[in-house]
Amino acid sequence: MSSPSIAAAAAEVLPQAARRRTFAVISHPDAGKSTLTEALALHARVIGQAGAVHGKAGRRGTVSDWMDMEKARGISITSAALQFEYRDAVVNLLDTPGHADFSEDTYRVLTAVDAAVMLIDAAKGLEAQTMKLFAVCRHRGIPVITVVNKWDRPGKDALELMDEVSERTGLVPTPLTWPVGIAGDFRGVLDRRDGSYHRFTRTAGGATIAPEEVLTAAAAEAREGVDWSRAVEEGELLDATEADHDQERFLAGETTPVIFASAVSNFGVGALLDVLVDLAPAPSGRPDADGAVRKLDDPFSAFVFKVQSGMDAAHRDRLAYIRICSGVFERGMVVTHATSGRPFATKYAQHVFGRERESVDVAYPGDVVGLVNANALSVGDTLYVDSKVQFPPLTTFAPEYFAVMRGRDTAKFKQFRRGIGQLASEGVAQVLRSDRRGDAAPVLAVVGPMQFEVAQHRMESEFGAPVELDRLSYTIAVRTDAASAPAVASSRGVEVLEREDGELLALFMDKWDLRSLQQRSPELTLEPLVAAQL
Ligand SMILES: Nc1nc2c(ncn2[C@@H]2O[C@H](COP(=O)(O)OP(=O)(O)OP(=O)(O)O)[C@@H](O)[C@H]2O)c(=O)[nH]1
Ligand SMILES: [Mg+2]
Repeated sequence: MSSPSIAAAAAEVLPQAARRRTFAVISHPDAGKSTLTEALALHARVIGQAGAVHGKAGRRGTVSDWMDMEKARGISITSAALQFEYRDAVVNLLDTPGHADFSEDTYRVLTAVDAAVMLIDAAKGLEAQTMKLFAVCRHRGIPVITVVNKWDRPGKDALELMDEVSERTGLVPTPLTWPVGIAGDFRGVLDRRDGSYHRFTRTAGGATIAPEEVLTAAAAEAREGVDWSRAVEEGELLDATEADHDQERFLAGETTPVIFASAVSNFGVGALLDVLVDLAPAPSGRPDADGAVRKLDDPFSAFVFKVQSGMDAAHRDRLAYIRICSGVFERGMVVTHATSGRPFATKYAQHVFGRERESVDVAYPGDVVGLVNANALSVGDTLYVDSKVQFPPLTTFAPEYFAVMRGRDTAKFKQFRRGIGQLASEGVAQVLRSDRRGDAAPVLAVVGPMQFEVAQHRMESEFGAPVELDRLSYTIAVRTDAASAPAVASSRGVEVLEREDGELLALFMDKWDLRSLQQRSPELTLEPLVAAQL
């Protein structure tokens, strides 16, 4: 375990961890997360042109069936990881899906990051999903940087948006930049830290970095006239309130720095990258399931926060994404899989860049690494070397939609079984079974109905097992146990099934059915699945 290279790398662990910035980009659907992700990569000069990472319609990018579905709808279905260097920092960025149906994926990503970038659409302000995400960040103690995006389009008044943030989220907005020009007429920003004016210039289609000119206040006044004086006046109003950045209060989750941007034109993106490097926290020790902290320079440990297969037709493999919590990771090292106690050889480890991969030799706390063909690993699993650790399990959401999945081609049962197992281990859907329904007709349980479509699409395109889905009219699942199961199952309109992890779930049509059974038979075990729900 103590090869000279590992010993050398171990000495590096604290300074290397201090360089890491690991964060998620989150928001309501369509606010521009994937566009901003590309703009950030463009700014860090890791891609030459916007459009390379997600391959949005009409733009460059490798095509796969899986991505087709994202492209066809113009939405993100699954989170994407990116790692790149910027200045002296190593940035690990996770672009999450905004749609509530995929919120479990977003939630898992939030367990793996040290900060979040929250996008707000300038025209729409705080939307339902945004509010839920703010709540999750508060609950998890994740500092939030707010980006008011789409300032190139007509929208709300900037001060009004700040009021909305403080009134509805309880976070004090501390704008670092302030827009010059109303929403829809984005000229540049006033940098509140030094009073300078950063003037942006559009580029064709926003495909390349927008040139930025820095002017003094006097030059800005001459150039922009009333738009500049308006920004200055509003800035003075902010100065009079407690709207100045305070690093301690930001890290404590009391305030949120705000940046104004237009991701599609690459305006304000450079400022955001600098803010991430300068203000976002580096990784720190992580509490295990018992609350004891695994320190950064303890032996290697990590947990799996996402499993994904079929990302690309050229890589028909299964990738387990780990977040490194402590120690040094070296490709090829043998780690222990905490769930099974078995050794796990990390022969193929990759940094992921959208759909592109690059072999990784060494990685440090904060890094996100993809382990290839890690069939033994499931979401939530812990890996470690030397001293044992088990990180807290990732909560699964209470499903609200249920459907029976059947193969359309009985000759493809093997493929069907393999596909179902894969979808379950990735957490695309929870898979429930009972003797009554049999192996060929499992019940899929999901948080949002679009997950059914993803499951159905992947079963056919990835596993070659065309399926049909019959929706069931249950809307609630609660946990029961073996002792209560027979009585629960004999109640009218209730069904008991076993989840992949062995948990027994009772499905009810509605909450009144559940309540009435609880009242009639208070001795039965009928517990809610989880509290946290996006
Ligand atoms: N005008 C304008 N349009 C933008 C901006 N940023 C993104 N868009 C557009 O908004 C739409 C949604 O952008 P995405 O980046 O896919 O949004 P998203 O937040 O990733 O969406 P989901 O992942 O599906 O939640 C696309 O048509 C973008 O071109 C912006 O700054 N200004
Ligand atoms: Mg997206």
